[in-house]
Parts: sequence; structure tokens; C-alpha cells
Amino acid sequence: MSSFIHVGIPCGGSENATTGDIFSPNYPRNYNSRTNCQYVIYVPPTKRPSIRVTFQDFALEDAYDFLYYGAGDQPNLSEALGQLTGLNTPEDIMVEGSAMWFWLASDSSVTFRGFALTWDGSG
Ligand SMILES: [Ca+2]
Repeated sequence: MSSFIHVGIPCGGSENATTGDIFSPNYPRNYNSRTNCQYVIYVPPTKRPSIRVTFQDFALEDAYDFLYYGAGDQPNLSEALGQLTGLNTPEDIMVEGSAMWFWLASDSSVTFRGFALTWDGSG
């Protein structure tokens, strides 16, 4: 297991839906320090499934707290497609396949609002 992993409040989970939202813990109040949340989303399989992720809000402590994401249903930091941090709302993400994961990890101090995102697998 990676050193990025922190012990934190229970959070995360999985959901199977064409579209949906994910909010960081406590949102729009700040997430906690030492948050460690894994989310897995599944969309109905199609001939060429893909998932588009749009961020409505994003505020993480730059370079210390991260939202990682990747394809498939096995969160694995070494296979992340990206790691998001800072105060700028990211561009939309497109992931091929019918499942993807997010992993929110914060360090031991300084927190912000976190994130609000919507996914859409209808494409
Ligand atoms: Ca922090």
C-alpha cells in the first residue's frame, strides 16, 4: 500500500447509475484532515462505454491534498490517470470504459471546500 493512504472518517462507496453526483465529505463545508475516500462508479455498458466527469466546484489544498482518478473499479494510485489539486476547477475528464474510480486523500493539516462533480455515462 502507498504512503499516500491516511486513516480517516468512513466515506466513499460505489454507485451504479448513468448519471450522478459526488460531493466530498462535509461539502460545502471543508473536508477533514486525513481524509481517505474511495469512490467507484459504474455506468450501464454500451458498445463503447465512456464516462464524462464535469466539476461544478473544486478546492483542495494545493500540492498536499489530492483527488486521484482512474479507469476500472479497482482504485490504485499507481494506475491513476490523473491527480487533481489546487483551487482551479478542472476541465472535464473523459474515461473509456464502464467504470471509474476517484480517491480523495488529504494530509494532516489545512483543508478547503473539496469538490462537487457530476458524471455522465450516457455518451
Ligand atoms: Ca491538507
